[in-house]
Amino acid sequence: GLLRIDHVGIAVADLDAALEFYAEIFDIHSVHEETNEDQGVREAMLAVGDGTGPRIQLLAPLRPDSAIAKFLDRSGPGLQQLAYTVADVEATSAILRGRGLRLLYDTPRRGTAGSRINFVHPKDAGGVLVELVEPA
Ligand code: CMX
Repeated sequence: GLLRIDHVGIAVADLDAALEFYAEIFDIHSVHEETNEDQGVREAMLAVGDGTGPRIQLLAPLRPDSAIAKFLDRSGPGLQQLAYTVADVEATSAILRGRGLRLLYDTPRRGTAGSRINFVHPKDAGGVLVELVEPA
């Protein structure tokens, strides 16, 4: 099942500008950055407060045909996804499929920091793109 909120993902056009904004305005800072070619993103994870809670994930597009580029075109910058930590992404995906939800991938893909991920289609989850994250 779902263990806790892992992160909230926010689509941004320019990662460096967004990092500067979060640092200057909210005093929250990046603790991890990477490029995920498979997902077509440059991303940063930001720690809030003592860093023990859910993170903020800033997502910038690498390519015009990426999920984040399409999201920015349609909706502009803003909340793009809600991610839950799970112990076993395949098991949780199977349970949710069994409850009639569409999972985007047949088998998990690689997410942040070597995690394994899948997504529930937002149309099956009340308009929220739900990510399942099994940490490495
Ligand atoms: N949140 C809520 N609704 C969303 C959405 C989002 N992030 N993205 C699309 N939608 C809605 C659209 O507004 C549209 O609604 P209407 O039909 O009412 O206009 C509908 O979903 C479109 O669905 P679609 O045509 O099936 O799909 P899209 O081409 O818009 O792609 C999605 C949507 C979720 C399948 C695609 O974004 C995707 O594959 N996401 C998963 C991967 C991803 O998001 N990667 C980036 C993050 C990487 C990471 O977290 O590591």
